[in-house]
Amino acid sequence: MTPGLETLPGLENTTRPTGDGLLIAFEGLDQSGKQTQAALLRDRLTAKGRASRLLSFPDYATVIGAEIGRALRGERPYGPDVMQLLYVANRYERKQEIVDAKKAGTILVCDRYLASSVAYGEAQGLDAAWLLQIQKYLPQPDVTILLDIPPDVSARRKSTDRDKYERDLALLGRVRESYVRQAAGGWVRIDADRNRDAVAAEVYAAVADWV
Ligand code: ATM
Repeated sequence: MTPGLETLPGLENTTRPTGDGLLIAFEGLDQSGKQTQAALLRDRLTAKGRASRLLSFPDYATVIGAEIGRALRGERPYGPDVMQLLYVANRYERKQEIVDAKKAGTILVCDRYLASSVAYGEAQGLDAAWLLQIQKYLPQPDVTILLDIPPDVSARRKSTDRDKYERDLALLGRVRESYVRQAAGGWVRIDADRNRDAVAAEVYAAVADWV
């Protein structure tokens, strides 16, 4: 085991940095409740007196994030590989800040992180190993929580204003498959086709020993 790391009970293949902050990533399809659950968890941690912060990717406020926004609005012709390279670069733009916040003991609660590139990229024919390789110098999440919903639930929860990914149910099915495959490697997987409070209780129970 890496010195300074201890194995987390109940979560295989995961380790907790002692005396350090934490990076908790929420993953899932659009409308799975990531943003809501990330905010609820952050509020609960704050109420407990823990320093915690929300992060969200893509971060549309950076130079690369603005370019991602243009591409998602159909103003750029990028293929899936360029798109994922942009999403990955967008996370590297915030890398030092994440490293510093973790070192300072902050719990970072993140709405999408590196596994989104694997899931959406793999669903579009990209190589999952490559997508992980190019992200290996990013801080790795300590806990990843999959808020699992089927594509039809995602579609039902948002019937208007859907972007081109959100309209493609077959693609969303492949995204979910990738998430489920990745989750088998030691993530927390939660049935998110339930009410907000039930999901929040399960999220908190899953991380309670860490925070
Ligand atoms: P948000 O809706 O969470 O802002 O993300 C925009 C899209 O970017 C989303 N598509 N849909 N639905 C998922 C996609 N995405 C990736 O493909 N890779 C990534 O690394 C991230 C962070 C998002």
